[in-house]
Amino acid sequence: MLIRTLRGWEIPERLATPEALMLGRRAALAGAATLGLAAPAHAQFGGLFSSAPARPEQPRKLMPAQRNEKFVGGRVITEERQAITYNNFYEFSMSKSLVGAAQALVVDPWSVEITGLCAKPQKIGLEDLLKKMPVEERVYRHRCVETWAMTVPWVGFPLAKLVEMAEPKPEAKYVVFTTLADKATMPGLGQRFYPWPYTEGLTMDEARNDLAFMVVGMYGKSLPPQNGAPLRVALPWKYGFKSAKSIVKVEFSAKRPMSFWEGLQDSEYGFWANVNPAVPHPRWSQATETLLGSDERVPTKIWNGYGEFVADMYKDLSKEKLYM
Ligand SMILES: Nc1nc2c(c(=O)[nH]1)N[C@H]1C(S)=C(S)[C@@H](COP(=O)(O)O)O[C@H]1N2
Ligand SMILES: [Mo]
Repeated sequence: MLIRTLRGWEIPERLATPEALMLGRRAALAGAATLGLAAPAHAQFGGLFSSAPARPEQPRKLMPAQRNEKFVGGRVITEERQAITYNNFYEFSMSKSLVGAAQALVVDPWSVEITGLCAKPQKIGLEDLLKKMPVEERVYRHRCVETWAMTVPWVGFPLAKLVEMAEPKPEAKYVVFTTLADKATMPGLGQRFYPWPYTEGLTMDEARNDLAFMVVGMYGKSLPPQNGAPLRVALPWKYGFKSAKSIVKVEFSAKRPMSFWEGLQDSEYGFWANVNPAVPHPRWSQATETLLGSDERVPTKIWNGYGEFVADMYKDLSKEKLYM
């Protein structure tokens, strides 16, 4: 496995992960009992970073798909090894090195519950869902709120097609994703100050946007567990935390959902989370980003460079906190 070397601007990740720093504060307030008051500061968090015993990497199915040339990354594609070994998946670990722990994820069989305000609620197996969906490849840029970025060839289908299949009712204003929360395989769920299950949401407009993409594979193969197998979403104009992994439920709702990070710290993470270099996170700048696997630091673009697809959706929403 490639070991990523830390660059000058990075603090060792176990101390520096922005979410981890925030968690430190939160845990100090809420988690003294859970974590053990007597332990020295860092030792307290040791358990949060240690992974379950490493398992062999699960085999991935070949998933070749026609590339849709409408969506080009505009950057060199990130080396696959980088994209599948540097992850955020808090259910498994707060560390970026969670490949070993994530292999515990049972990805087959998998079904998705489509529910809420729609005419065709259903629980559908992933294989059956894929038979109904136009599967293609798209190269997207991904921008994490922590300022790292990657460019990935995803395999999947438009979220709009799933929405169409469900026939949402007019009262439906939001699509809500709920992701797997399995205590038996996910050690992170033991950290009870987190608002599990990991939940995310979009407006109906956003869910029907051309760019919103349900993902089942990357680099021509099925998703590995650590990247959100077997079904995740990719929303490249938003910070990465909106792109929920290992989705088990898609719900149509009249109510705006409270998402995972917003639930944890609403002064730092909001519902919209659109990428904007001019709006800093309360604790760091969003002006630039670093590309996984390189030392290059490049300017961040508003909407992560996808304004032509998405900017129109927000023109009447200037009163909303669109960029956090
Ligand atoms: N269920 C779940 N989905 C998640 C996360 C998570 O911790 N749990 N992390 C998010 C964040 S912060 C990012 S940047 C991306 C990372 O996806 P990757 O590991 O495939 O790069 O997943 C997002 N989706
Ligand atoms: Mo992220």
